[in-house]
Amino acid sequence: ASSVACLMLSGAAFAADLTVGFSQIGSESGWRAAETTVTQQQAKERGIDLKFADAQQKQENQIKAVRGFIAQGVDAILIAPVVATGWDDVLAEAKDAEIPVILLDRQIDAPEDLYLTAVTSDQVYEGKVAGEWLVKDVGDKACKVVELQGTTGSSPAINRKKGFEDAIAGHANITIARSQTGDFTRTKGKEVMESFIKAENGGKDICAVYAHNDDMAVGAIQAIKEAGLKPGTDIKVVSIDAVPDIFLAMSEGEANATVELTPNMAGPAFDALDKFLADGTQPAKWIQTESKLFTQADDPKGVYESKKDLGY
Ligand code: GZL
Repeated sequence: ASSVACLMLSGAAFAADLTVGFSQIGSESGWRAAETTVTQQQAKERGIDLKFADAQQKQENQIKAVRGFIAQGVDAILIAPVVATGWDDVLAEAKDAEIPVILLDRQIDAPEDLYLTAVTSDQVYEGKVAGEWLVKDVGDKACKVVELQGTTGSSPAINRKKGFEDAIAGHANITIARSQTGDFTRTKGKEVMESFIKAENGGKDICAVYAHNDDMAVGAIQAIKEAGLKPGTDIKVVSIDAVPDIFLAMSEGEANATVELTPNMAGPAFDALDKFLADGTQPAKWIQTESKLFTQADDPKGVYESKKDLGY
C-alpha cells in the first residue's frame, strides 16, 4: 500500500520501490566500470533499491550472490555472467522462487525459460565489423594478425573471435598467427602482446593486433611502444567497446578502429522488467543493443570529450 501511495503522490511512473539484486562480474575494464555506474544511475532514477555484488571475476561468487538475493526475496535479479556455462542450477532456484532474472551484456548456454531476457550486443557482428575494417585497410597486402581474446569461456570472447574469423575468411592474405586470452584487462593485454612481439621478430612481422576489448588494446599499445614500434602505423590496432581512452589513442594516431558497445544495458532491462511486473508482458529473449564502428576519421578528440565523464 505504501508503495502505491508513493506512486500516487509522486505521480511519476517509478517502479513501486522495487528491490533488485545485481551480480556484476567485477571491474576488469573501463567499459565494465561504466556499466556499473550507468546501472546504479538508472536504478536511482527509477526509485529501484539496487543491491550490488562484485564477483571479482569469479563465477562461484556470482552464484553465491544470486543465492543471497533469492534468500533476501528480491523482486528481480540482474546478472552479467562471467562465463557462458554453469548457470542452470542457480537459475532454476531463482525460477522456483519466482524471481525474474535478466542477463546483462553476456549470453549463457542455458534453457531460455530460466531467464526473462538478455540485454546484449550482437558480439559476432562486433567481431565481423572489426575484421571488415582490417580487410578494407590492408587490401591485398599480406597481414599477420595477433589476437587478444577476452575471458576464456565468456560469450563475447567466443563470439568476437568467430565474427572476426568470418570477416577475414575470404582473404588468404590475412592470417591470425597467434591468439591468446588477455582476460579483458590492460595488464594482461600488455603482457600477452609483449610475448607476441618477442615471438614475431621483435614485432616487425606483426601487421595488426585485434583485441576483444579496448582495455587490452591499450595494454598492447604500451607494449608496442616499448618495443620501439609505432602503434597505429607499424602495427594496426582494432578493438571493441569505444571507451574514452581508445579515442585518446586514436587522436594520437596510436589506435585505428573500435566498435562501440553501450554501457547502458540496464535501461532496456528495467523497462522490460517494469512491463513484466505490471502485466506479465514477456519480453523478447534477446534485447539487442547497437554496434557502431569508429575510426580516426570520426573526430576521436571530440568523442573522447563526450564520453570522458560517463563513469568509465
Ligand atoms: C561485452 C562485455 C565485455 C566488454 C569488456 O558485452 O561483456 O566485458 O567488451 C568487458 O570490456 O570486460
